Amino acid sequence: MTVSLQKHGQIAVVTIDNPPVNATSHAVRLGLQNALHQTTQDDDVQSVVLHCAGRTFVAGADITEFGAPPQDPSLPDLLAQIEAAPKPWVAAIHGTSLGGGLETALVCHYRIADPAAKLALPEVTLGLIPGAGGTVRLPRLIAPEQAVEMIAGGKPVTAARALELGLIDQIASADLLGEAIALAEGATRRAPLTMRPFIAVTSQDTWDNAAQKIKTKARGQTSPIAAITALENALKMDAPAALAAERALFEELRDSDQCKALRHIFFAERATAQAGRIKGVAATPLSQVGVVGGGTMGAGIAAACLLAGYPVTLIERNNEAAVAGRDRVLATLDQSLKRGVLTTAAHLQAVENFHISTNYTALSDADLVIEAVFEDMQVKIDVLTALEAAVRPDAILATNTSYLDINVMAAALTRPSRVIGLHFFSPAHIMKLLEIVVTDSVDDQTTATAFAFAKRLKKIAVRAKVGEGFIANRIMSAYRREAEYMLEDGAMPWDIDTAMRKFGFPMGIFEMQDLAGLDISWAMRKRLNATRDRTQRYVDIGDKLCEGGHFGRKTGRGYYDYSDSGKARPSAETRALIMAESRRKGITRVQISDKAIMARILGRIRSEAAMLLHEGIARCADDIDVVMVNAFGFPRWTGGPMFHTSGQD
Ligand code: T1G
Repeated sequence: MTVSLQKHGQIAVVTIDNPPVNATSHAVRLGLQNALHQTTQDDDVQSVVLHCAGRTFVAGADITEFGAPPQDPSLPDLLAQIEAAPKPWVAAIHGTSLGGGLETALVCHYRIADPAAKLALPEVTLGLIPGAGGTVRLPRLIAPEQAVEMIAGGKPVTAARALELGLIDQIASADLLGEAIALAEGATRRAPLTMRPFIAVTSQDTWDNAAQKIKTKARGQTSPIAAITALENALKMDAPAALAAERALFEELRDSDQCKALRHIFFAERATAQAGRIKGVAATPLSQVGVVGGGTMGAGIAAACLLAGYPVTLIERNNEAAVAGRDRVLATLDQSLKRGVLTTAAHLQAVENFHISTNYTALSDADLVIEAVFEDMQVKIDVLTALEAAVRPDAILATNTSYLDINVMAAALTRPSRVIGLHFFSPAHIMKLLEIVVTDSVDDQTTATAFAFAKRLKKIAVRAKVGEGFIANRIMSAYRREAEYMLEDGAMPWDIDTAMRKFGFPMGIFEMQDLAGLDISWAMRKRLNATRDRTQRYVDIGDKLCEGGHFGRKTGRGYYDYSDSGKARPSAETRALIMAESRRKGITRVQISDKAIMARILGRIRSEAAMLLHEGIARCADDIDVVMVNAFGFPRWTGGPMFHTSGQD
């Protein structure tokens, strides 16, 4: 039964059971409407408790129904009926009460939550706004200065914060359902939120700052702006008018290209894990992880594993390096504690789970070891060979290399089937994307285990086959080359970066390179120089900057000049260098418009993606969208470069 009803004395317990996340599908809405009718009609029922089976309270409207013809009762209508119920309803919240789920809790007259529950209105992340009364009811319960963060920012609040805000009435101590029933037994009917006045803004500065921050962060996305409009309506209209205005805005967004694109990327990010679901193959449970190399990447990977609850042993070549690596990891854990990502108990556990050593024998119990040592083939082969001799035969050996040939590494070992690529993006404990690079010799068990490991780390795992730069860096190198061609053809770095920012990137390709360090791609170009295709156009500007010691932000100059307190300013020297290069190549410079800049960049991304698909290095076009959105900030509300093809650039 999708919605069932049991009586506990005079309390009716209505249970939604709609796996996997109790989304308010049509069946759930019908079931709730029947339960409302039954409990209203039953004189023995004094109050109602609404809770959910499985892992979470309602996590939202059923996104799979979007785009299909609406079916009554609509969620807004059903929620208005529950709110008008003559008997008190108590929402018992666990897991993640999101979107329509939180809106359902808001029409209940009381709310009690499990201590670990999270509550949010994340509709803006799907290109929407709350469409079932959330923008009208929330500012009648909590201060608008906080409501705007939830509605237009889409970020979750913990149960503790929800209690502080007044969003919930109680946090359960041990037995959520039992305590919800007790709350219902003492409940009297409260005025529904839409019958209460909205809470006035008390600090216009706080409101203005919050709204401005959201508008700036939105870049080209429309839903956060619409969310602010909906909330402003709720603060000046009566509830019925505000509800109607919210619905109109919601329906306009629901049919928008951005909403279709954001739904596409939402489901695409969940579908990438299918590459790890191999028929008849179960992932091997992992309990001990080893990381070799305590530099930036190694320490980030170790921290990511510790944050996911894995015990980790970090290996370095000597005690000094091991201590330095340990300090990097502990600093990251401390930061996670400060940011509330870790509770105090979890932080303590992570620190206890963390060990360092200079001896591979410390990895004799490891189920998975990830090497993140210097990007040199022989160094990595030596490390993997020594590791293979120290670990159990069934242990998985993973490399974090960002472009070296993992087939060559695997071929150097006696158990190549246990070798796989786990390409993290820096900072490894923050960036969601993880490229799982499968070799020609890897076995299914190893692949399935790598995907399960990624899910435990809450990473978005994308399968790639071995190839220069795998998926992300190969595409980025291609459009970086195209951008460099445009420097010779007539554009300046700041022209290109401005066009990319206007399109919706968080930063342009030249700002990004200055930030990462120009010496990294310079080293790669030098490594590939001997085998470079001499017939392919080659731009020397980056090399000349590096030859002059200009590696970007870290040296005070790269494509930009950072001498003005670190701010990126157009550099006259770089302009002169570019002009001289155009002359040296006999190129007549021309003006290149923003539109033309983006056409060339998007064209290059798509042509490289087509080759990746043809070569089988990328599994499908959706995976490429997921990579580009999560690795380089390709604007999410476009759906990614492949989905965006179907729209207008
Ligand atoms: N509808 C349908 N299916 C959903 C779903 C949803 N809202 N949310 C998740 N799923 C599926 C998902 O596709 C996957 O399916 C499975 O559940 C597990 O998800 C009126 C209109 C809840 C935090 O934006 O954030 O309410 O691949 O892999 O990592 O104002 O899913 O297994 O077949 O992500 O544990 C608002 C979206 C909707 C929440 C769980 N709600 N979901 O994360 O598992 S709009 C949301 C999530 C709305 C109202 C408006 C996450 C999660 P499959 P998962 P997870």
